[in-house]
Amino acid sequence: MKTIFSPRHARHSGNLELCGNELVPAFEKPSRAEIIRKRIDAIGLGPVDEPIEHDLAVAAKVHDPAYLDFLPTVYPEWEKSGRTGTALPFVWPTRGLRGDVVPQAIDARLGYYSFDAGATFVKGTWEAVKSSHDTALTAARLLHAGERAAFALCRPPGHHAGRAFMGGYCYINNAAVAAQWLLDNGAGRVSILDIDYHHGNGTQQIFYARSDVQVVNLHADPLVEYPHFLGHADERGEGGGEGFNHNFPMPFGTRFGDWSAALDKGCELVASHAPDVLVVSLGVDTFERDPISSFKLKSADYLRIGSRIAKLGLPTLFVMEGGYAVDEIGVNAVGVLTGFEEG
Ligand code: OKP
Ligand code: ZN
Repeated sequence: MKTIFSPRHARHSGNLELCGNELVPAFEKPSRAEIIRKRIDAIGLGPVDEPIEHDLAVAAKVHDPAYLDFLPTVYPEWEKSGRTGTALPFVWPTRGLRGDVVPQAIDARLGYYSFDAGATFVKGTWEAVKSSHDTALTAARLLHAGERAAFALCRPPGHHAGRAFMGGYCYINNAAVAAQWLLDNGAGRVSILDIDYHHGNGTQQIFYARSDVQVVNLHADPLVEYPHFLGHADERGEGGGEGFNHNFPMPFGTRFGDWSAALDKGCELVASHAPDVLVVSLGVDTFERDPISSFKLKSADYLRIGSRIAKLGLPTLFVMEGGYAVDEIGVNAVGVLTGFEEG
């Protein structure tokens, strides 16, 4: 399997995040991608190429163009306001406040275009975000060129980013942009299977009223886990998209037996959609030693996940999302890919 990977992801580094009552180094850090890359070389998964640059025309079909315009302005505006370090949102237009007036101040714009404080900026963040977007699109092109599968080693991740908001380490929804590109280039139907520990609220929102992109999510129950405000089982899509969104929330402590039963159900739903292409939002934060998650999957389980997905027999684009147990992230993420290749 070919991998697309950009060294420019590392421009997004040194940022801090709010955790409990303090600012700590972000769990979503450059070594995550570097260790996955090293594992690809170590086991000889296949060639690793850099992305080709793409404009944001396809991204503008799944994101608000004004939101895309905002992203590259964040750090320059933060610096103009006299600050350095990490820029992060801290005020939001919740119920009872005006969500219809786009504010001017950078502090206000950060909140207007986010749902939490978890999408933070340093000087190189936009460059990394753009390279992650380019990585997903370049990998999508490999499928269009006839590859059975490809791996977009995206960093930062994307599945929490919605039509006009960032959050949870995510800025551009790489999987959604790739799905849209595949539709624009000959696919009639796409399925997105999101196996990250956290619900992919951005992906769900983007495609909620659409029947051309089915979205299937396996994740921790939002009643108790981030992102908390979306991801319940009764969210089935709306309008023409009714019946094309499927959520499988699971309790804290879920082990592979129950998790893989949900994967089976998710895969059956994908098969019934009969997509031309499958996009997998690949998070490995379901791992038992993940520092911010609660599921109990073991390294050997990731091979089984890959082989279950392979049984669908679909052209498959893997897009990297979360996973914070850095020591094991390479074995686990690449385990899914080798499990897929071995069938
Ligand atoms: C992104 B992805 C930690 C609070 C929760 C948000 C987690 C974002 C996960 N102090 N942080 O889905 O892996
Ligand atoms: Zn996650």
